[in-house]
Amino acid sequence: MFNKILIANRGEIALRIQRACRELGIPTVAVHSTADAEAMHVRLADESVCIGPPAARDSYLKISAILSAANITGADAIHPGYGFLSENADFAAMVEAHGLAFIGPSADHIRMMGDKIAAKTAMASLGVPLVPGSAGEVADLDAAAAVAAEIGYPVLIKAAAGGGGRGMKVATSAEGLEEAWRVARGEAHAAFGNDAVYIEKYLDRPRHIEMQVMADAHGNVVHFGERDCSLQRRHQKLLEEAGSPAITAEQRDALGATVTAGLARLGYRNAGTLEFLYQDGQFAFIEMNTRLQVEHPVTEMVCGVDLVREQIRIAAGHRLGYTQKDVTFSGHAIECRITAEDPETFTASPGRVTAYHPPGGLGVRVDSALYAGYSVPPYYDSLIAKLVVHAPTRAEAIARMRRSLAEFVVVGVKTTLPLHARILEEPTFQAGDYTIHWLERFVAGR
Ligand code: MV4
Repeated sequence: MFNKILIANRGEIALRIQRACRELGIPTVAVHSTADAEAMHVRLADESVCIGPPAARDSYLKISAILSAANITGADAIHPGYGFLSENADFAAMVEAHGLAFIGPSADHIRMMGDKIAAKTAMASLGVPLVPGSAGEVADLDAAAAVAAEIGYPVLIKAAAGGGGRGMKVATSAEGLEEAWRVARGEAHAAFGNDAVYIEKYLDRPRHIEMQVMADAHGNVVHFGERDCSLQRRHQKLLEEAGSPAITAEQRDALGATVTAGLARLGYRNAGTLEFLYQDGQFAFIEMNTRLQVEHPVTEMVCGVDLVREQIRIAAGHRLGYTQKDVTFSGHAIECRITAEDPETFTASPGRVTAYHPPGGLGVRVDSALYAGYSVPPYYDSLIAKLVVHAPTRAEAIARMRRSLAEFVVVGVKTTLPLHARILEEPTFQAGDYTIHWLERFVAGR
């Protein structure tokens, strides 16, 4: 097992990783920017190293500073958390080249899944269902027109280097294809320096359902079921649930069996999430994330597993020690992402938190690095707390979330707590009857 783990992140996820380290008896090193000198992740770590000024590119994204911090503290492994360097294949390779363990997948798998065309090609060969579309990159407008005619309009042109919603254009008809083609390629080139694009049939009212997997270095792969992440606005998720209100245990088992068999053949290691669109009873793979995800706690609650502990053990070469039949699902979990934003306009609301009282009680978990007196800095994303509830049924989880939101006190910055309360009282949400478009329409119609 590792002697010391450096956590290359900040905020609630840095605390989350520290908690797993402490339970495993492993000392931690925090890194921080000058803006985070007073942050909770620094206070609670065994050691800390200041790695640069506030701007993330000069601190949390600065590979040389992070490797130096690992070197001077004697850390033998690095956990990247989510965001920042977590899906940077070059970083993963450099960590290993310095003789340290990267707590995540291999650099080659990170690189493969970062190329959305390579990811789809790999998944297709493993029998994972895809959205109908081009077989790989589409070279020119004529080829695009041929693919679109084959699969039928509307189609979506996506950047190979994209993901998370960047570099996508819909063409609703053959007349609109040339315009969408030029804009998509131009954006892909400008945003990623890579103008490779591919084409898919555009699904007009899908749910976003993702499957959590974990693989050890000995060929054992399990899945921990799905999360429904359809409640999003501008590609920012606001609320996630496990399981999805839209699918059955049989559907979960069938999809899980396909993806675990596929990832075993791929030799994948550590945590991963396969993103699917789900519409008309069909799953279609779109992307794979090679990191721990923000919303991992809902999976932990229904499976009773510590996913970060599993990541650390696997990176140290340990076996999973259990098989799929040992993974059981109990009850329902919901996460609300509470951000320091104006709940009407979504403009960031950094500043000093003068009072903080998180909710508690049975089945309530708050992952947060907030404390009374803390100043939320303006430099990073505005997530200040993940409020997670677990209950025997979805209806009870909703009731528990509503009472927890009502208990939650954050004074000094604006938060999205009132918006979450409004979502939870909506009959459409309560019925579980929503797609990826529901929240944006709800917000517009308030
Ligand atoms: C799609 C789609 C409809 N049809 N692909 C957006 C983010 C990226 N991960 C994939 N995305 C989408 N791909 C086809 N063929 C609709 C979206 C999409 C979306 C997907 C998941 C969660 C939120 C979304 C919001 C808008 C569009």
